[in-house]
Amino acid sequence: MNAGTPAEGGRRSRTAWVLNGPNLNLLGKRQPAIYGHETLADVEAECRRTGAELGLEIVFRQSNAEHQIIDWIHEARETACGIVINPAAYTHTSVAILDALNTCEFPIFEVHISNVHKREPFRHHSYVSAVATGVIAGFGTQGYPLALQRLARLTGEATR
Ligand code: DHK
Repeated sequence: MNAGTPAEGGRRSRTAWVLNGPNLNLLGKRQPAIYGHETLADVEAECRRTGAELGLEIVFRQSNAEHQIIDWIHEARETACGIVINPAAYTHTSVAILDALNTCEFPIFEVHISNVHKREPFRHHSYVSAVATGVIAGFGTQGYPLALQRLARLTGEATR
């Protein structure tokens, strides 16, 4: 569980987990007309820059395996102040990721680089949106730092 509120004598976590699903390791090479030219390393660097400005530590991960993403969500639920997740194709298929996210008691932000609503109909439904505090789609990779800003606003004592 999260480290507890200051009122409970616990130290509030300031660690945000940024999780990325399948094929996002190929960002920059993969369908650049849709996903842009930035690589996942660029996104990670931007998240770390934004995190440093906001006083958030960043754990940044990508996997092509559903079970790995679920294991990371289980780890995050014990240590994080929130999750920013781009589940990629698992957005549209994974009840298991939804169930894992439902065990978390902190804000969850769903990010899509592309505007999934103007793409194929099978991309219009998201299992993850049922648990997400907020959803960002179509802002390119800028969606990640925007989600971190919102997370910091919702969880930070000074900015409340
Ligand atoms: C990334 C993917 O890989 C797709 O499967 C999703 C998402 C959209 C994105 O826009 O970041 O449908």
